[in-house]
Amino acid sequence: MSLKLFFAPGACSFVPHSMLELAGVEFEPSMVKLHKNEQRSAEYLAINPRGQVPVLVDDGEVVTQIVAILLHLDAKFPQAGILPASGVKRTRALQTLAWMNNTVHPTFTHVFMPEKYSDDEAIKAGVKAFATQSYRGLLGEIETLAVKASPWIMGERPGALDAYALTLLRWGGYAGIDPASLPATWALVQRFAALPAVARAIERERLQLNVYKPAAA
Ligand SMILES: N[C@@H](CCC(=O)N[C@@H](CS)C(=O)NCC(=O)O)C(=O)O
Repeated sequence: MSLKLFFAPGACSFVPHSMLELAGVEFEPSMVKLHKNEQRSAEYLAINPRGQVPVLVDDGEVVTQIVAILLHLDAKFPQAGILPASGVKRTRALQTLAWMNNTVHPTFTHVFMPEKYSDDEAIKAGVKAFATQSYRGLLGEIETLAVKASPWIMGERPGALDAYALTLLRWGGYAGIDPASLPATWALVQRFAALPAVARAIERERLQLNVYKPAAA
């Protein structure tokens, strides 16, 4: 069995990256430097023509899209607790995972990469400002999940939703959102980051958890 994960430091690939560590399985991490546009190199596009991370290669099978990668890993390593095993808990976790991936995540893309949505400078600035407000509201919904976490978002075991919450809250710092303004999420994220398996992924990505910089007075 061979598993390879293409990831970029601080990107959404942290979610499957930390889940592979949580599962305690052997895998080959392969770093893609997005700031150097390595995702658009001919070599990388041959693996993922969409030029994005994450990509999981399992015995030669290329799997893209976070939701598909997580379901693939969950089926392969059911003991890891990436998602709840069954029942309504699993349904609810998938519901939240889909929302994080199809709503919260692309809202941040509008903040961080407005050039994907317009090549007009004024429109880009408008997209960024509007999406920043929307993102604040969406992190507020994650705060509600974190308030109810007992002790993790999915219940007794840490898993995929905690990893996504960490990534999304961290990105909030780049959008000018102080993690301390979302205290339950910030506490959850710090507890999650302190798990030895998660800490290994954080160390490999050299992640700083809090990237928020207060605006100069
Ligand atoms: N829907 C995709 C989104 C993946 C995605 O947005 N990846 C970003 C990093 S967070 C990326 O590779 N961006 C590089 C680019 O678009 O050039 C998934 O779920 O995997």
